[in-house]
Amino acid sequence: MGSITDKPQYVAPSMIRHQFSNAMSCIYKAEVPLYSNLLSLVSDVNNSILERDLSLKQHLEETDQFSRLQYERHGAIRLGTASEMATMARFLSVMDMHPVGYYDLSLASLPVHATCFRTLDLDSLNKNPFRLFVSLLRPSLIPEALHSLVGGILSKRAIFSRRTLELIQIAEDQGGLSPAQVSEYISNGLETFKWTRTSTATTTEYQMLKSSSPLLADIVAFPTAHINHLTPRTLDIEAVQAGMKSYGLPMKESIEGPPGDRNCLILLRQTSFKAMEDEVLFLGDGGAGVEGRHCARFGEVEQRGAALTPKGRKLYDDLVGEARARGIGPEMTEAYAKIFARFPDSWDALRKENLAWLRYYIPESRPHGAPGPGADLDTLIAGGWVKYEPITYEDFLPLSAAGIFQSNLGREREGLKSYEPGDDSGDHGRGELVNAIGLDIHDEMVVYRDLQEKSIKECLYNFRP
Ligand code: OOG
Ligand code: NI
Repeated sequence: MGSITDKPQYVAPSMIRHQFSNAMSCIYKAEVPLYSNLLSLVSDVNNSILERDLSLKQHLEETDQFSRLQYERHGAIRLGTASEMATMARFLSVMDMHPVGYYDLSLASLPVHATCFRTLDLDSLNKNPFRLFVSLLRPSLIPEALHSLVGGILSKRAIFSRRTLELIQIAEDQGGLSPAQVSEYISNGLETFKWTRTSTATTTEYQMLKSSSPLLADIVAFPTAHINHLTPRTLDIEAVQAGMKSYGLPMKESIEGPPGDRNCLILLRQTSFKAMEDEVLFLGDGGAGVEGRHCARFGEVEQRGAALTPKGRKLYDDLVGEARARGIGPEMTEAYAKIFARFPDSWDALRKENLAWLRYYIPESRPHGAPGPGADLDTLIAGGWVKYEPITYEDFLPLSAAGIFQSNLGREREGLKSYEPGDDSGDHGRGELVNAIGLDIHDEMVVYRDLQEKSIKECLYNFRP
């Protein structure tokens, strides 16, 4: 198999990803009008922050991170079979998107596990960081009695068009796609992600699936891997949350993730609004459709902070665990923040204690004079020759993901086993997912560590004797 590279006659994979993500967003605006409102709100909030905070704006511009903000999105889909997953991985690889991280949602009583497909290096992320959270059904976690129904329906559907499959093969064989092939790739590929109101199940079958798990019904009873949400990134999630309430959007009660009232934003904070109900045509006897309803799509917004090192992540998970043990959730803002006060809150401390991943760079305006020969990193930083900034967290939080799934499946959070960080029962699940994908899953920590090390090397190289 040829590798997808930046060959000059072909469109750069990051450009295909950019076009694909924008086209997907356009379709979703038409499918889910509230998403369109959300985008306007997020863009208003982001613009007003950038107008107020000129140094933030300048920093984003200087470090090439300014333009990604306006079209930054993540999406999520749920697949039914290992073979759908394998083809999805090939489809996404054409856009330089690779599986990173393993999320075992069985820990939250959901019959799926997942990974995030995304691009890995900073240049490519800054061009367009589009990422897709892809879950896969685990038949071993659904009742035996439903196996033949589920297997029967899934074996009959084809979520990729014949032309999409051909174009994936062409991209792999020739090592890229021409501009004309990219247009076709996008228009054909998007069909896989569209919502279709015609169900692949009868009303009775749908009810059987749904009473086992609403997630199961969503995965099995429809013919496409419909996008269930597309999430824009904001610079101030509290402002968006407040705005959403006044827009009358049915918000989730609280923001998932670390507390907001901090100088140094870490990881990821998310909130969502509830699924909308779609009209559906279930299979009926003699070909006539039977009208019904299904909750498939919802809205979500997120704010992203620093990626944490294993040590930082352990501290974060420990604090989350402690809060949970004491019955304190993110919605109890003050008590929650009090527990997180033990997480250092200056970039200097986060760096010294090796809690966050950082990117080191040489600032545009450099101090007069030169450092002594062979100066080390600390000296270069102290003299202002080298600066650093947090590396953005590009992945997901299992606890938030579980909360997002649960709040949008028409089930209450209570009564469901919730995700326990640190539970390692996912080990063999991970192997199962790797087999389905047909590729190894990147360890997110290795990806961040490599970025940090590369940036240090580049800085030191510039000051070599
Ligand atoms: C995916 C939920 C995970 C997030 O932002 O944590 C997710 C799903 O509901 O299919 O998108
Ligand atoms: Ni999401």
